[in-house]
Amino acid sequence: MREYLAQLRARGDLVEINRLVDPNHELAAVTALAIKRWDKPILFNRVEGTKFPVLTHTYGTRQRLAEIINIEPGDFCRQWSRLASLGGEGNKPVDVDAAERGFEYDDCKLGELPLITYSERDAAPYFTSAMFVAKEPETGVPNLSFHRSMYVSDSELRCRLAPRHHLTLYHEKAESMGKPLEAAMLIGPPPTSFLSAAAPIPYDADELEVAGQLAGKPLEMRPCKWVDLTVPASTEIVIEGRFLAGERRADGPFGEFMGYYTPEEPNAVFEVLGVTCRKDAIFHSILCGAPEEVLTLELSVAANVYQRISAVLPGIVDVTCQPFVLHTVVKIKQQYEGHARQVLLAVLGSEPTWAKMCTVVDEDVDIYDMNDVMWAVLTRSRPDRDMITIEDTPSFYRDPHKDHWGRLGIDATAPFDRRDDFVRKTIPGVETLDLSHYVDAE
Ligand SMILES: Cc1cc2nc3c(=O)[nH]c(=O)nc-3n(C[C@H](O)[C@H](O)[C@H](O)COP(=O)(O)O)c2cc1C
Ligand SMILES: [Mn+2]
Repeated sequence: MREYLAQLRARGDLVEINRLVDPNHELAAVTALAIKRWDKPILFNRVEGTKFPVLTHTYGTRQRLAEIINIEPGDFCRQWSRLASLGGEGNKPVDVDAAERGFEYDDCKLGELPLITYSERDAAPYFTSAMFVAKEPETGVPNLSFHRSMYVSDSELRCRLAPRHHLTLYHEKAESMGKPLEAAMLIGPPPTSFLSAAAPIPYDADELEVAGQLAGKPLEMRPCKWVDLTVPASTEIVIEGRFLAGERRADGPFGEFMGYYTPEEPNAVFEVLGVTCRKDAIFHSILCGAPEEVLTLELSVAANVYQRISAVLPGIVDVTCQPFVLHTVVKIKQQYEGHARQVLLAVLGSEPTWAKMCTVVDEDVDIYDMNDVMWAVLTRSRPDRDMITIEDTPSFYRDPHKDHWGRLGIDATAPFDRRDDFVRKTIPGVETLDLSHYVDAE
């Protein structure tokens, strides 16, 4: 992460804030406004109550995420599918001698880290960027995943382990064996692991290896100090500990990615055994609901949908989630009458959690521009015929009041046999003219 930060700084893609900032809401407020204004990573050099600088919005755009894994931002689905599939190319993590590689670490207390409170009603400071590493209790396969954690004391965090996530299953399995589950929380791990942790990768796959695959070279690991795990040696800060068996304690309220507060509820208890940080460590903060969080989710959901529907239907050009992960947009090259409706059904069937709504458009629509997608909906769909609603079916899993039940599919493609009537107008020259030849330089 540090190397990436240096690159961003060198090319002027970093907003640096040197004024002393309060971690209690002020840091979050500046982050929210600065993202809107500049859309660049933000480095807070001075945060009250801590010596650690805070970096945020690091991975907040498609361009930056694509850059990290060295692909084109417009072709994410296809390239991700190729990269993330493990093919035994020898990118399994390797153990290195951290000192020999020039990494030095100090111990520190949890409370010395930036304790950031984000939204107005948040119950306490939260760690929002920490990536958990843990091993499957029986097979030992390592998993990476993000889980927010509420700061309670220097020895206790409460973590949101949502149902069915791999870490949740590991924890439950360890509990059934009467054991705590050891884990390490990585703050500021190598950039490629960010995508690998956010993506829903199969239970038995080694996500550290996927991160190596994305980087094109194995992750270099060092042992933890208090638990039996290894972690990427370049990680800025590592919090080591274990999830207590048979314990659940109150966590929340917390302002979450959907824009609401989750209520106070019992969640997993993480006993902190120790914290190590690199010399001059940088802390990574994620504003919940900001692109840095939701974009990774959108990309991984889109890539999954792309893979699954391409396996059963022809003509799938690209998939994205816009403007939020609950809406899947698919671009197709129509092959036959009714093709788009089949695509709608395939999407709703292949993504039971996130595809609350799906829109299918033709090849000439820019699916990364919601206005263009809406243009297609408004000009190429008939509400009485081209919209499919599905009743009484759940989508988002954490939904006790069924606010997310029901699905909507919109066929916003031109009628197959009248595609010529829907040729988009073009103005000759728009693609090629150079405006600077027509107006005086500013
Ligand atoms: C920044 C960020 C924060 C997240 N916070 C949580 C969280 O608090 N609880 C949770 O269960 N999932 C959270 N997620 C989602 C999971 O980390 C994500 O679905 C991941 O793929 C789960 O990994 P798994 O497939 O190995 O279970 C978050 C994701 C991101 C990118
Ligand atoms: Mn996993």
